[in-house]
Amino acid sequence: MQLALLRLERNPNVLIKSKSATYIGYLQRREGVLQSEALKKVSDRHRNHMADLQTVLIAQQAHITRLQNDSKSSELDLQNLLAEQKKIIDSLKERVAQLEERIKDTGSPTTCPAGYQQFQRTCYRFSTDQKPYSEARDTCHGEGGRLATVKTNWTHDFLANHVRATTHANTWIGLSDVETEGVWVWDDGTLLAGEGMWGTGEPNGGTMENCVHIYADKDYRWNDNLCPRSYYYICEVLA
Ligand SMILES: [Ca+2]
Ligand SMILES: [Ca+2]
Repeated sequence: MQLALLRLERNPNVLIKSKSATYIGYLQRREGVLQSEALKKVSDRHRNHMADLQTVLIAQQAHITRLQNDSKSSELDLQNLLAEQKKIIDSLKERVAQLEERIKDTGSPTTCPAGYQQFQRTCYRFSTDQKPYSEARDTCHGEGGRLATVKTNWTHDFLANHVRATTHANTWIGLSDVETEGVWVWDDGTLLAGEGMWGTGEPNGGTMENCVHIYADKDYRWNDNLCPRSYYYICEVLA
C-alpha cells in the first residue's frame, strides 16, 4: 500500500493507466461472455425451433399415414358397397323375371275356345271355309269375338305365317274403310294407327275396295278388295 501510494505520488498517470487497462480487460471478457451467452440463446432458440418443426413433421407424417389408411379403408368400403349393390341388382333382376313369368301366366288364357289357338293374349281361329267379308264378320261376332285386329308387326307375322303355311290363300282380317273412304277402322272400332302392313301399291281400290285381307300374291301383306268376295277369314277372341 505504501508502495502504491509512493507510485501514485511519483507518477499518478501510471496507476490510472494500469487500472484502466484492468477495467478494459474486464469489459472485454464481459463482452465475450455476453456475446457467448447471446449466441447460446440464439442457438437454443434455433434448437427449440428445430425441435418444434420436427414435432410438426412427425405429426404431419402421422396424419398422412392415417389418411393413407383411411383411403385404403374407404376403397375397401366402396368395394363392399358395390358388391352389395350388385347383389341387390341381381336379386331385383331375378324378381323382375319372376314377376314377368307370373304376369305371363296370369295374363294369358289357359285355354282358348275349341278351334282357336293362342298367340300372346289373344285366341285366333283360322277358318276352313270362305265367305264374303260381312258374313265372315258376323260369324266371328257370333262366336263372341270379331275379325282379327292386327295391331302389331309380330301379330301380323304370326297370322301371315300361319296362312302362308296352310291355305296359301287370301284371308280376311277385320279392317275396313266402308264407312268413310280412306279411314281404316278395325272391327273393334279403333282406327288404324301407323302405316299398316300393306302390300306394294295397296290400298288402291278407292270406294270400290273397302275390305282388307292378307294377300297371298303380295308376300302375305295387306290388300283392299271387294267386300263381297269370298275368302278365308280369321276370328279372334280376347282372353
Ligand atoms: Ca276403300
Ligand atoms: Ca287393292
